[in-house]
Amino acid sequence: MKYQKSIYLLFIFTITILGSCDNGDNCLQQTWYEDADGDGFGNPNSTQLVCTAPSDYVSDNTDFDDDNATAYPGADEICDDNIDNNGDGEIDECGLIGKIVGVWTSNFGDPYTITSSFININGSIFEILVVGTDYVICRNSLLNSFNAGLYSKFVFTQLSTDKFYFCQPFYDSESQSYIENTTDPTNPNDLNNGCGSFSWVELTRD
Ligand SMILES: [Ca+2]
Ligand SMILES: [Ca+2]
Ligand SMILES: [Ca+2]
Ligand SMILES: [Ca+2]
Repeated sequence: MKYQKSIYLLFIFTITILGSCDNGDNCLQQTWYEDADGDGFGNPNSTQLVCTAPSDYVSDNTDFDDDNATAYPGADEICDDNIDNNGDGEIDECGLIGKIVGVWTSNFGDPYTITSSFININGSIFEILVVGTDYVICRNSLLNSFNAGLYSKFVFTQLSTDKFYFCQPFYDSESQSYIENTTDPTNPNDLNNGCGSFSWVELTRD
């Protein structure tokens, strides 16, 4: 008899719990935030006050740009997408790399493609190892026809949105440390003769 009573009480208890969830009257409402771009961060200006999260709504309310899944708090800044990915108020702030990434053509007519990891000059690849304030040190790809596996330095000046100049003072060095410990002969104040005795190369954005 005692056993039957326990079962009965458990039954009543279960019905009570289920009932409170089913009718919705007793559930805990909370504010949910729309996540239109699906990055897991919600729009603080688009809300619903209901018990459970509607589709495409989340509990987070910190998405400052709910139209872009690559923009959210803590995101890595992508250098060339014209979007403020990390929400610090600056677009594409990536130092030197942010300014040189893109597709360019030189004043000699050669095509250049620059990413955050390599410089491609007419099919020759220079893998970026070190990024300085106005230079990069690269290892020449093993697939290159010339100076494969050796080290190069590119120095940049007069960087603007659509144009900059560069000099490659080292292109066949045996080591990265040789470049780092050797005086750079470039003179950015003399674009005509200040790259060794040569002129700096002008790149214009395609
Ligand atoms: Ca979002
Ligand atoms: Ca977003
Ligand atoms: Ca930013
Ligand atoms: Ca960006």
